[in-house]
Amino acid sequence: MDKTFVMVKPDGYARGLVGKVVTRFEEKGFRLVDAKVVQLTREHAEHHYEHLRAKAFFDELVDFIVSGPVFAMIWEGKDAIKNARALIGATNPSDALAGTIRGDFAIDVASNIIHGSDSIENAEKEIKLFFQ
Ligand code: D4T
Repeated sequence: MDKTFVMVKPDGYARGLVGKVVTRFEEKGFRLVDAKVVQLTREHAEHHYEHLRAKAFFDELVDFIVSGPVFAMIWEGKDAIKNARALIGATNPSDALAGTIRGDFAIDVASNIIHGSDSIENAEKEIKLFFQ
């Protein structure tokens, strides 16, 4: 069983979508290991998105992710990274299929509701960053 890190971003939290996201993960068959509401500091956000520092949207992304509380979760399940990203949908909600979380609840890539780790290494790093 793998573990993955998933986070409802400030837009999803403000819109009251935490319950719907948790339900979708539970219905898929994941087991919730840990969860909490967190207000990220700028330092934490820059660390989390370090791999995107060179992108033109980096400052906007950091401003957005510290703009309000997020809901951080650890989910456990078979092929957790792959299954969670399938449930979440494509990064750009315009490309995300109906039935995925971004496909059903988001319309703009800059506020796409939810984050899910993209590799086992990043899941371990993000779980450490948020839960230790
Ligand atoms: P996260 O990390 O939020 O799960 O997103 P992805 O893994 O699906 O995609 P990513 O790392 O490439 O992007 C991180 C984050 O940046 C925002 N973003 C992305 C943005 O604001 N403008 C853009 O043009 C892109 C590509 C959305 C997700």
